[in-house]
Amino acid sequence: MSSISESRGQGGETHQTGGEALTTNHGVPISDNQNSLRAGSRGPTLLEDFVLREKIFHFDHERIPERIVHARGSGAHGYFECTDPIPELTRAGVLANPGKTPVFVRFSTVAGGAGSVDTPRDVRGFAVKFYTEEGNWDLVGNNIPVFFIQDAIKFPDLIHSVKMESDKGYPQAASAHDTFWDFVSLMPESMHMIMWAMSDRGIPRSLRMIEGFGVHTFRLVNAEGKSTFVKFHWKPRLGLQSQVWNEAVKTAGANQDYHRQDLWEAIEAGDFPEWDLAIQTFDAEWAEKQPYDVLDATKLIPEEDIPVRIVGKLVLDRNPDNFFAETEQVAFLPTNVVPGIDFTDDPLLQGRLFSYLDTQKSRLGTTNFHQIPVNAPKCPMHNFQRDGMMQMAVPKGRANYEPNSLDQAGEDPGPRESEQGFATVKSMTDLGNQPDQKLRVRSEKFADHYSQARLFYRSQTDVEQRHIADAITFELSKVGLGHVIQRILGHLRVIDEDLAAMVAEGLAEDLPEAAKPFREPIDMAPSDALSIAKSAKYTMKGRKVGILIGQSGDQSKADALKSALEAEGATVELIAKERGRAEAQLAGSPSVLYDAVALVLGEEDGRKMAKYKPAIDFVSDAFAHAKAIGTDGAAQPLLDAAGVEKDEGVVDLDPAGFVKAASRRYYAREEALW
Ligand code: HDE
Repeated sequence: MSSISESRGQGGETHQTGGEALTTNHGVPISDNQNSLRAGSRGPTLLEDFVLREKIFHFDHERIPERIVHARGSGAHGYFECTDPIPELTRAGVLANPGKTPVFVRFSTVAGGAGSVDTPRDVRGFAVKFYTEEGNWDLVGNNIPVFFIQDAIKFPDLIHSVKMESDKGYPQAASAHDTFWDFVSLMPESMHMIMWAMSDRGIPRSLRMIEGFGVHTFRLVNAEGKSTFVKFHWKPRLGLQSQVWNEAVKTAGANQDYHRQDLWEAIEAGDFPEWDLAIQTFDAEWAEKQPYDVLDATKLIPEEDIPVRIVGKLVLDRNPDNFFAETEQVAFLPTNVVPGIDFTDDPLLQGRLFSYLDTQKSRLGTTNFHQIPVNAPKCPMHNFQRDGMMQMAVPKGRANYEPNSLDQAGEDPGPRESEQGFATVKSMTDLGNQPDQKLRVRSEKFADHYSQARLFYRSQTDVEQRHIADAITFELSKVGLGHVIQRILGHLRVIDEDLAAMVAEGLAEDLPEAAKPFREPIDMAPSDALSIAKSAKYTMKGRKVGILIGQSGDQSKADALKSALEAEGATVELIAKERGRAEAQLAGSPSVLYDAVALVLGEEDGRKMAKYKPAIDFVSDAFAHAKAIGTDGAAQPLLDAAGVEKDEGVVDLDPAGFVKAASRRYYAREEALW
């Protein structure tokens, strides 16, 4: 039996190194983990069996309440490296000094439960906990830079409406239902975010290929106490990539954990996901001149107006050791800021400052949740807070209050305040606020709900606009309330008449009167940074290719393709009808799991597979989802059965040509359907 000191880590964590004696939670060695204690070999189980009772007792309580939003998530460890320090803007060491800061990141979907799928149309959470030397800084953002609502008081309504309907208990992880569209149809401020959520941003290809945004305007505060407004952006080094809707739906069936597995495997393979941290900074004078309010979370600042400046990079290089202990128990708090970073009076952010601390108590059960290893700061932490459920710390001495004069008696008096400590920016008026009355009103500047929805829509390419129209058409086709559909069409008319017409046509609905905006929208200059397609990166890095090899297929061709693809940074999987001949089995590996496919078949395979549904689907889906297909004459019967028409994305099996073709998608195929 190994000693206690060997089996316990320094932080009190238990290591499973294997081979140690099995014990109860109280350290008593167990001789039999197969049979409960019975009165006779066929008799009742005895209450005396403390081994059984402890095991079942613990098991019964293994689950904790899931997050009310963002329940399904995937996490990873890594570091943030400040490469372009900004001490002139902030005294926060994490951004003011070059160097690395450890982080834990959790990505999530919003609406679905913890056991739901990875690929619904949804917003993605992008929450980063920086373990800085001055305490934890949590940047709890999303992959969309704006939000549905302007004021925290509407958040429970928004979430109730999007979650499964409260009588039926469905649909799970889907916004395509009556109550969500009813709510947003009555909240025109949500229209901008609706455009984003219905765009390809709502169905990302991989968590490694999403942007992240702090959403709210925050403040940076320098050593002189000067405050500068800031928006935070994460830019994925792999570029942005998305699925198409039909693909996302099928992926949910093929691999419920598609994003989680992709993230895990990339990190295991040493292919570490990376993002640049970029900031947009501005002062009150600039803010005052904008037609929108920088405190309104339904608005963004176009990058053409304020370019982003890269200050560092995020690298995720270590998978969690334990999903529950880390990814499930991590507690993000927008209130976790460090000296040099501060809040603004954005009314959505202000509400969040209450909610997250509150929710952790109900989720993790104790005010001491900050002691859980993934939540604990990595810098020293001292205060006079004591006791509480599940207290892990063992404070010494009797200094649990201050001021005290225990030092005069030679005792440890405990920690002191520091002049370097966090100090709130004092001004409440630098954005023109007049805090002389208590009011339940919103600033006039929050009243334009359509200009930026229009800006987003009109900044997209034709294909992207069509995807938005198709997504709204799909979602509304699941709405049974006719008046809600009409009300949405009324909003769409204000955003863009062509968009409204496309959706109405798709639904075979008449167009209603346009909605009456409280404030007439303005036409803002389109912003290329809002389009995924306009800044697409054609690369094999982060992409996965499936090579279908037939029984009489030329293995050397498959090998040549594989090495050419891997040399460019792609992951490759060989797929065969029989698992034993390859890395994956065709029936369980549909082409939705790959970014491009190649068919290495013999003549006989081509003919046989033309009658085999998984093979036909493999090819027809790859084609419909705008993917490159590498093929040769032997596969022709299968291509015919799958309805593939030759185009620039259907290429032969020459490795160089295929590698080039496989680095992008061929959306022109969709245009043929318009
Ligand atoms: Fe959250 N949100 N939220 N949210 N949120 C939570 O906190 C809330 C909002 C975001 O991986 C909860 O620990 C309110 C905006 C992420 O653990 C809860 C409002 C943005 C995560 C909560 C918002 C977010 C959460 C649930 C309106 C983007 C997952 C569990 C005022 C900037 C963090 C938890 C993780 C989680 C409340 C709006 C992002 C209930 C009241 C805007 C990424 O506290």
